Amino acid sequence: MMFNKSYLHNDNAVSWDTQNYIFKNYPLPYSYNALEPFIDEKTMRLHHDRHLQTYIDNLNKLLISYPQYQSMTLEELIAAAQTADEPLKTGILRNAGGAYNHFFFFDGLMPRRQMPFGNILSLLNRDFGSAENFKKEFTGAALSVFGSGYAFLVLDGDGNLKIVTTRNQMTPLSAGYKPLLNLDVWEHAYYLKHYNDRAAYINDFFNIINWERLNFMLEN
Ligand code: MN3
Repeated sequence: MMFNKSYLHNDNAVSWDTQNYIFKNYPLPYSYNALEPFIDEKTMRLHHDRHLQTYIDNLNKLLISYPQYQSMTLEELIAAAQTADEPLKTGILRNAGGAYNHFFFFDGLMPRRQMPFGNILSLLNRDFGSAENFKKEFTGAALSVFGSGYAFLVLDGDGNLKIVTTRNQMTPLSAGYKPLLNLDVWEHAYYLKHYNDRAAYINDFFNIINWERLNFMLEN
């Protein structure tokens, strides 16, 4: 089952979630400075053009030697890694995971301030008591990641919202969760603007979440 039907690209277009080897980097769905003042232009340029690009380059290098994996999407690679041998397994989890997590993160942001609404708001109220309380719990989870990783809002197999964290470039896909939102808490995501103040970065993140996309993903 493919979780992430692309929200940003029309159905005929190949996009980050449907592409396979040779993987390429897709442009951000907004300009590099569009998220200012919450995320600065320089951070976005480095994050997209260098950090994400490196995962894509390393994934392509890895897959040269594994033609049987070259037709797989990022999600399919991450699923296939479970039964792959080393060093392929670790290589996929790091690099397909890194590409997936970054594309997913950038798609989840938008330059216009929006409050949770519609289906996602109802589910936040049901499962966390309120959107405000969700923010509190998500912030706590994102702060609890020691070192590098992510906080995710996911849908579990019973249709309940859950907050999970992952280390490094692991995803919640292998646990059977459908990701709805993620936050990159590696220092490269915020150090230029916030130095070591991860809490300030998380607070800024809540101003640029694309809630429309979460509603789209609940229906697809
Ligand atoms: Mn990152």
